[in-house]
Amino acid sequence: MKCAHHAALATTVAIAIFSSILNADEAAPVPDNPAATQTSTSRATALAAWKQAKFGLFMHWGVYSIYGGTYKGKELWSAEWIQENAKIPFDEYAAVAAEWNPSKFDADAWVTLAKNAGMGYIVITAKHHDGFAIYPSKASSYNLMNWSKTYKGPDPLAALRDACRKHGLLFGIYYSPLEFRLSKKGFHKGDAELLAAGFKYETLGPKPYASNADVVKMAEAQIKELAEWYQPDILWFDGTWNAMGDWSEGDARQALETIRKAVPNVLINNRLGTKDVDFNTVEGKLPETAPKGTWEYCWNLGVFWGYNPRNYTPERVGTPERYIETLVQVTSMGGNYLLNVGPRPDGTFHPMAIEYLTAIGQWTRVNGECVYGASPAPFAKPAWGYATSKEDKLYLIIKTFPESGIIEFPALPTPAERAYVLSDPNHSPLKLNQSEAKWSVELTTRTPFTVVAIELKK
Ligand code: JFZ
Repeated sequence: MKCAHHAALATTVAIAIFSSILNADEAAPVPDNPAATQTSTSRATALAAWKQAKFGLFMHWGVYSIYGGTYKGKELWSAEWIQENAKIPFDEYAAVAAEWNPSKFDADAWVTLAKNAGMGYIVITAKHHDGFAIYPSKASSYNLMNWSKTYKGPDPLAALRDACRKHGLLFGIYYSPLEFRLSKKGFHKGDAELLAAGFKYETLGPKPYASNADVVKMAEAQIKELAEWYQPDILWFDGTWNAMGDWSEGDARQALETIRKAVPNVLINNRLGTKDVDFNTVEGKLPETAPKGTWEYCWNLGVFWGYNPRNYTPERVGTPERYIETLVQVTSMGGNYLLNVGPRPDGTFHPMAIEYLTAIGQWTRVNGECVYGASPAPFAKPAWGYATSKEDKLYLIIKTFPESGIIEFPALPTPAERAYVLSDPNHSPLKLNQSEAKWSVELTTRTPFTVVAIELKK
């Protein structure tokens, strides 16, 4: 950070304040997503900026990316869980980690890719369940900057943080306190043979920590590092679920206190393991009706979180429209959307990921108005697609066109002034009928995810 010499003199809290002032100055305006800056002076403004940003890029990147779901020639339905799923001995995994050299890592390229897709934030894995951190942690030598025999830097977290500040995106960090090797219900679960042979979780390398208490202590220390050093806008926790038994509510409360002291306005998801967090995580299948509270939906481009080359088949990734639809659907239910892509071990993205993100960006650039800062429409999901709204506008996002080209929707209490297609540069007025309980517009286009803007009387 450029302010390092000042920071040395300051208290933790002062660093937080100083860096947020610095960020305000540095944040470049983002024409297609103007509120996605990290100038948060309160948790409320932080939350508002995150909601405005709406769409983020999630990235699972670690030693598992090297395996790409294949172990000893065997192709597994696996990515970031491969150490656990293939029961890879720790020493062997740690040896692979030592050879990791993401020489093509380019923070600016990653952030630009996200920005060009119309995303206003990123979330990057600092440490996943394999225990390997990608930043120069002082709390554990088992990290990229220390462990790799060849990687020369930069620190990926610092570089991404700086690139986010430069390009006006919010910066988020994913962290999992849980580690396979110390979870008695995790690694080698039920492996009677190993247990009979005297298998002990505590004796497995790499050092320096050797017990469950140690791993919690290390997690507390790493969480402190992540909050203090990187001043993230978002801390995205995972791997604290009780079934694994490694992380107590007390541990979570202590972490929360540390975090709020270091970076008071950071947004925290509900997987830290304590209350007083900022948003709920929704994953898997999208619910039919809006989840309660503030929420973010996360899922993959395709089927895997970490890199697996077998992710990139047309059946698995579908079409770019699938992700545009999810973005619109999530917006129509009042949520945020965190789309995950696993970068390749060398620091590049699979060409198909780039192609899809670019295609999504072509749509958001033209139609983003119906997404950024938009709320659900004041009526239930229409049969032809989705609807969102702003104070004096209604947006109709049409997926399936009726034969007639006439799109019907419930009448609003405020009269409409005009209607036009967002992608029409002239905004030529559409035929708008608002004489009945049902209003309608008539369209000549049949392009899926065409957006009609309806301006209401002010
Ligand atoms: C977790 C991780 O185990 C996984 O590797 C990935 O990082 C993902 C984002 O998070 O997996 C989960 C966690 C919680 C649920 C499902 C998968 N859940 O609550 O349904």
